[in-house]
Amino acid sequence: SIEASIPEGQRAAWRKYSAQEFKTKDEFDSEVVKHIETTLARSLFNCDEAAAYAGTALAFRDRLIIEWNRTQQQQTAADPKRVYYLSLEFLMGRALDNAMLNTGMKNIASEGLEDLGFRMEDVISQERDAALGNGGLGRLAACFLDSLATLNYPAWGYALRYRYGIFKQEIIDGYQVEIPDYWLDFNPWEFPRHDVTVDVQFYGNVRKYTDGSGKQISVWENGEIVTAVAYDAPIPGYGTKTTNNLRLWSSKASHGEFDFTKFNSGEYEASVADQQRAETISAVLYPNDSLERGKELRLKQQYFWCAASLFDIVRRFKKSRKAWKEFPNQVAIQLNDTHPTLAIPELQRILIDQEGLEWDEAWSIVQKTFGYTNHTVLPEALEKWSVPLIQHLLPRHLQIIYDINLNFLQYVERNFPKDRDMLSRVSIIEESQPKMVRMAYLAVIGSHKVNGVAELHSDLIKTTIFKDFVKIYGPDKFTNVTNGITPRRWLHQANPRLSELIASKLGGYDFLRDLTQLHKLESYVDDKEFRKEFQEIKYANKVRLAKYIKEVNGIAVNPSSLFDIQVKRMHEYKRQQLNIFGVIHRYLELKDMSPEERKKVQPRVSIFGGKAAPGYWMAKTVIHLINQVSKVVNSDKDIGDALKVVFLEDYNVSKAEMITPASDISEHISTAGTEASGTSNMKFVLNGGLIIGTCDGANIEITREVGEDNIFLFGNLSEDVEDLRHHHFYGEFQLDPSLDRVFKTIREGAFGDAGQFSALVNSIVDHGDYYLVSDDFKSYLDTQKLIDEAYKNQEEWLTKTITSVARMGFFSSDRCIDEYAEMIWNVEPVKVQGQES
Ligand code: T68
Repeated sequence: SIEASIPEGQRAAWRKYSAQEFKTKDEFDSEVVKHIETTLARSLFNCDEAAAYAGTALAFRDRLIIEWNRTQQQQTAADPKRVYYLSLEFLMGRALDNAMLNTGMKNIASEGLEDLGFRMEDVISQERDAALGNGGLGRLAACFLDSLATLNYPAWGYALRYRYGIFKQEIIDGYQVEIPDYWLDFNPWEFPRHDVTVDVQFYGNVRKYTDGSGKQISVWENGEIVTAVAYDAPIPGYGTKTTNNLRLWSSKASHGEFDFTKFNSGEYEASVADQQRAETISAVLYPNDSLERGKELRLKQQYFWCAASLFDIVRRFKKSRKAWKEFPNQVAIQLNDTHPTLAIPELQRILIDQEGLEWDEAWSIVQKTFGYTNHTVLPEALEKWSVPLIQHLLPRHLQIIYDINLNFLQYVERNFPKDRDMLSRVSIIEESQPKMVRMAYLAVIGSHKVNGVAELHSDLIKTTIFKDFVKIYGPDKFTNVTNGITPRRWLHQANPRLSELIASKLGGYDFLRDLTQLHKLESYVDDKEFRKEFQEIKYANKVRLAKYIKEVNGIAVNPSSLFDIQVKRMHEYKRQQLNIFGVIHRYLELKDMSPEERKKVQPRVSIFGGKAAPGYWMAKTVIHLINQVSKVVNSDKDIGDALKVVFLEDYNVSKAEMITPASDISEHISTAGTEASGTSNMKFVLNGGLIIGTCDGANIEITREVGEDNIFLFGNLSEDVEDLRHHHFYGEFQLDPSLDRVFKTIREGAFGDAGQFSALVNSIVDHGDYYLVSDDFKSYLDTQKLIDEAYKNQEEWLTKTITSVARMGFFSSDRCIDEYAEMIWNVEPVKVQGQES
């Protein structure tokens, strides 16, 4: 072993002084005070909450890094197959609370902080979110890291270290305003690894020659070099010593701070400009969650990250001195959407150009290594890059992509000689002007498994976008892994009282590692004590949210009202417009009523939250409409508590932790067939809220698990969507009468200048209602009526919510990860031993 090469004397000294994890409250306090006094150079007299947070975070960071080191050492010694999860987005949120809970040290830390004069809640809330993602895709990656570590899989995440995460959203005069999110001024959770760097090339040319043995050699040269520097963030598992790694790459100029040659010859501006251009690559997260805009900088980000990550992975593999054919037995790489698809030609390039493998041998390694997860069937979200752009930026990769395509098309031609159109349909290159590289096809061709993220979605990709590929490769290449969420963050951390109540009935917190155990709660569904406590917890969570709404929005909402929540990215397909039109309809109905009648209706608070991509005008219009409706309704004396409308600004992970436990109903109302899975639907039900939803994404599987009586489904089915759209254009478009009335009200200026909303209204009335808002409106309203009625019977409602929680075991991301591990990655856990054992 490596250790044996070090003299025993040195080893003993090392053992003696080796860093120790704090174990007691006193040890914790001593660490915190040490960090506040030395690392932060503060004293008792100027230690505010921010400093208390910093000290606590640093104490936990040290602890995590000790476990991180141990994990990496033991995994290196065991040299198992590892998983590499390539995702341009990891929406991690806050780290401290998670670190405290996963290491089981939160109680000790709370007591310790109390000694020092601080409240845990205040300290936790000092932390900024690490918001390196847009929405569901990025949060899924974060949940997967938690599960990978918890289940002891040797796994690394790879991403970019953006200086700016997703923008902060402010609502000013009812409009979204974007504020940059510079989050790095204090980030105790990352470790710069200035010694771990990779030089990444762009541009340049390819020189070809034939070597002595007659072999064609390609050399990619004369490019521009940018250096990737690794920053590592420890990812602790829950109740295990395993602490995995998230490696984020930061870009900098390859010649250091600035170019000295240029600097010395007086070209100061040019020398700094080079440096800035290099740093720009990892500067900012693209804020589009469902539209690909084909920007050069985005492609540069993708290649920079893929090249650095693959170099790192190959370097690690080469240390083991195994034969190349062993590579797929040591390495599984999962592509989170098509964003990292360049990793496919990059690995092929490394193997043939740098390691000298033959094409076929290399290609077989590549295909066995990669798996690809698709997250959307929306055509505007499918990535395509123009051939001239790739030619310019990555000339060697374009050649390799063409060769991959040639081999593939030859294979297709041999196997489907009669289907002439097939070749142009499945070609990686779209014969448009300019030609485009279809990244999803490249990802399918370069991977051994392709998965969707919920059953319906996985079926849809097989019958729509990848239909031909099912014919070519057979159905077994395509599979489903229904998404999940980590119960550590989304139950234990977000809703500690509910977690504690469950633990008290289930005999401890084992359910957090095996969520299927929740089913045992069903036997408490009639238990008076349990029911009471469950209901009180929901109420307390609503009170907490009401307090927040009062503080931030200045709106007083009654916690006894039905809380109806829709929080997610703003998008036409997610249909926040359907929701707000429904709210307007409700408002009009209330206005029609006499005061006596109004008193009898179920009071409701409609809560919205979510960011719109900065260039997505329709989504921004919906935000504006919600805010306008909110103003009008909340100040209407006739209405009072019967209806309140709230837009929560800057929805993010830490806010989700507060919002999710406070719903009675949450809305997951996408046009059928458009939401691949959804994951907040799972979070809400797990926290004792019910769903109003369409038959879309994971709603369908949630229905299967909780039972049809415990969910409010409505709307057209995905198999009917195409016909309906066709009918809108070629038949007669019938606007729903209630929706017509809503539109009239908007046009009359009830919510301010009607011109502001004309594009939104016209998209339905004049432009074909692509998202079927009108078709689903009646069924939506009827279902909301049912909900009002159902909510009046609080006992039955409670039974539904408890039963649903008990049946949510399937939706743990631990289940997902075990499925990926078995069906796609073929990896096994490695148990990490603690210090004592
Ligand atoms: C979401 N996709 C799906 N995309 O919409 C959602 N970022 O149904 C699913 O539950 C979730 O993925 C997890 O599978 C996204 O969040 C993005 O954020 C995105 C898309 C393109 C570019 C960047």
